[in-house]
Amino acid sequence: MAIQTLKADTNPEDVLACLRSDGACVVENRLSPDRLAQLIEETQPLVDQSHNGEDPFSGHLTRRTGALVAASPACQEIVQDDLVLDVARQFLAPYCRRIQLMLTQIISIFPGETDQLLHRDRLAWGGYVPNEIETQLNTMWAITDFTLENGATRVVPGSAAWPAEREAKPEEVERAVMAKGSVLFFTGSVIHAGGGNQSDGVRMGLNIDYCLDWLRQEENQYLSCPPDIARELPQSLTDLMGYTTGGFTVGYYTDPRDGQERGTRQAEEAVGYLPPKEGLVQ
Ligand SMILES: O=C(O)CCC(=O)C(=O)O
Ligand SMILES: [Fe+2]
Repeated sequence: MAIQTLKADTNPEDVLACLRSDGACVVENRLSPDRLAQLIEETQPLVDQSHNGEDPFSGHLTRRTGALVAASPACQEIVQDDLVLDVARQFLAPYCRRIQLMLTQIISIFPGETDQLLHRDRLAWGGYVPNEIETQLNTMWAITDFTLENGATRVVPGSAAWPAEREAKPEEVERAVMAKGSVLFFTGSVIHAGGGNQSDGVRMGLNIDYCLDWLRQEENQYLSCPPDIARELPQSLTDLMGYTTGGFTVGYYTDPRDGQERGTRQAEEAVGYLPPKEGLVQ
């Protein structure tokens, strides 16, 4: 069962239908060449400083680069792509009040890398979240073309509903072959993995995931994008990063300088309070 491919102007309902039946789909050419070039320029210094993985899962020939909201205005825009946010909110609505940014990560797979182990991303929480609850909605934006040779993401359509012990047969594993600027949507429950790279170029993808507001984020957004950077960003984005309360009382804080509790006592429209510039602890 091949991964379904939709046009850039598709509507959220079609993406959601694919996610519910297959657990994944590709939306073609969603990112303009200009925005892609901007993303590469803004993130290259961080990518160049990143290290290869130190275990087989991370990949000894794979480099992961985070903190991308802080590093890149292009990434800030991509994180807030309206189709993605619409899909993520609708997909996760039965399980949470809001969604939050789970991680931003450029995954660079270098020539010679082997297939990553097939897995479900929801295992980030150690398997404690019952399977009836979808934990997250994931995207992988192709920075380079994704090909069979260079490590296009491997996906097992339909596997979200499989019992835990069922393993994918080789013929059940499909590939997210897509042109740069396209985006793979996939759920936290579908089996997938990075592909091995037999080409002579690097495969680069921008992985941006969203999760339920009451779960711990995989990438700690408060350290990856600390308040002195976050306060310059629009509130819609900082809310998404978790600078707000999550499920009811989760995430309130007390300002250590004035003893004021913020979050729980705020009116709903004020939830998402970010300290004003002069109010920050230096
Ligand atoms: O790089 C990819 O295509 C997928 C990587 C992945 O699934 C992961 O690291 O969890
Ligand atoms: Fe994964």
